[in-house]
Amino acid sequence: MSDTTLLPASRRRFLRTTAALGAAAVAGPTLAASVTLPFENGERELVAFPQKRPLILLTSRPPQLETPFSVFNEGAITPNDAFFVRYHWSGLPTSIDGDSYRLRVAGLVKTPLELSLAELKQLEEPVEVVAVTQCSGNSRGFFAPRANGGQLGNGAMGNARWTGIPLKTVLEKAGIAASAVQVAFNGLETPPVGDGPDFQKALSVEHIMAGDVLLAWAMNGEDIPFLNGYPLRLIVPGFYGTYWVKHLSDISVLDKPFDGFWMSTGYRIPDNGSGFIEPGAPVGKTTPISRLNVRSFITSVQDGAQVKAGRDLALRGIAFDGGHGISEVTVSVDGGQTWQETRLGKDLGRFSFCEWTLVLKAPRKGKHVLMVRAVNRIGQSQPMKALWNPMGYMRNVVETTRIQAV
Ligand SMILES: Nc1nc2c(c(=O)[nH]1)N[C@H]1C(S)=C(S)[C@@H](COP(=O)(O)O)O[C@H]1N2
Ligand SMILES: [Mo]
Repeated sequence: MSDTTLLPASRRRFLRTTAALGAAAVAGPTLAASVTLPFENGERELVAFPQKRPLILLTSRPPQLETPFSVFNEGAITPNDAFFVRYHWSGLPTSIDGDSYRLRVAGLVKTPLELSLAELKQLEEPVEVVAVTQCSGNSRGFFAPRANGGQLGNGAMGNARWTGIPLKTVLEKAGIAASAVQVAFNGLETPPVGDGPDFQKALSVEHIMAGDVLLAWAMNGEDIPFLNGYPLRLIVPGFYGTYWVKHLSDISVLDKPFDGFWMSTGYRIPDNGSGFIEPGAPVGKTTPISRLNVRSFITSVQDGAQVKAGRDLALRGIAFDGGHGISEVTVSVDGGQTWQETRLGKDLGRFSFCEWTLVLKAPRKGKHVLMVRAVNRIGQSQPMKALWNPMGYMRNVVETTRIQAV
C-alpha cells in the first residue's frame, strides 16, 4: 500500500496547496476572512491549509495556526480539521510515504529497531486515550507586560482521542540498558540550512515506563492529519504540547539527560515551584516545562456579549489539567465574590477536556462579570490575578467574561 492509498485525496491536496502557499507567501496570502484577537496587534487572517478548515494564521512558514475559539463550544473533542498547528521550522517534508516510513530505535538498546507502521500496529493491541495538547505559549498575547514569542489567543490547544501503543512496549522490545536515563525524540522535518537547532525533545525513562506515553497513528479515528504529525506522533498525556513530537522518526535511548537546545535552553521555566516570577525579577535557575496548569473557559458566551435580561442563560464551557482530573468547576456572576457549582459533563478520562454546564438564573438588567474557576483532584486551581514569566508560558488565570443583560 502506498501513501496515496492511505491518504488518497489529502496527499494530492497537500502537494498542490503547499505549492500555492509558497506563491501566496510572496504575493501576499489569499484569505478566507480575518479576525481580531482581543489584544494589541491582534489582527489575524483565517487561512485554510491542507486537511484544515480556515484557521487563525500566526505564521505560514512554518505553519502556525490557532483554532477559532467557537470550536470549543461544539463539544469536548476538537475536530481534526480544526485542531491547531505549531511548528518551529519550515523544513517540512512535502509528502510522507506511509509505506516506506520507518521508526528507528537506537542508542542504549540491545537490539536497534526499524519498524514500519504495519509492524508497529501489530506489536500489541492498540490503546486509546483522550488527551489535551496545549502549546506552552497558548494565550501569550494576553501577557502584560508583553512576553516575546508568538502572540497567541486561546486557540493553541485541542483535545483528541489518540490511538496507538505504549512507547514502553517498543522500548521493551528493543531491550533498554539498565543505565538508561532519558529517551530523545526527533521528527522528520529539519531546520532550514544554517538556521538553528533541530527540534528534538526528551523524556525520562521513568516517565515512559509508567506506560501512558504513546506512539499514536490515529487521531479521532482517522490517520493523523499531516500538519498534526502524520504518520506517527508522540502522545504525552498531561504534558505541554512541546513534548508531543510529530512525524516521529528517531528514538534514542541515553545514559544521561539529553542536552539538545529544545531541552537545555528552550521550553524552560523558573525552577521555583510555580514557574512564574514578578515581571522584571531575575529568572534564576530554570527547569524543563512539564505538566499542564489547571485551566477553564466559558465557551458559550463571548466577552462583551448582550444577553436577555430576566431570561435564564445556559452557560457551558471546558476545563482541564495536567492529568489528575478535574473535580470541580465553579462560576461567579458577581466578579468573584460568590461562586456557584456547575455540572460536569461526561467523563472522558483524566487527560481530557471536561465539559461543564450551568443555567444562570434570569440575570438582571445591566453589566455582569462572569468568571470560571476549576479545581483538580489534588486541589490545584487557578490564580485570580494573572501570573507572569518572560517566556509567556503556562497562563492559567481565572478567565473573565463581561456580559450585558438588556
Ligand atoms: N516534529 C515536530 N513536532 C512538534 C513540534 C515541532 O516543531 N516539530 N512542535 C511541538 C509543539 S511546541 C507543540 S505545541 C505541538 C503542537 O502540536 P500540533 O501542531 O499538532 O497542534 O507539537 C509539538 N511537536
Ligand atoms: Mo508549543
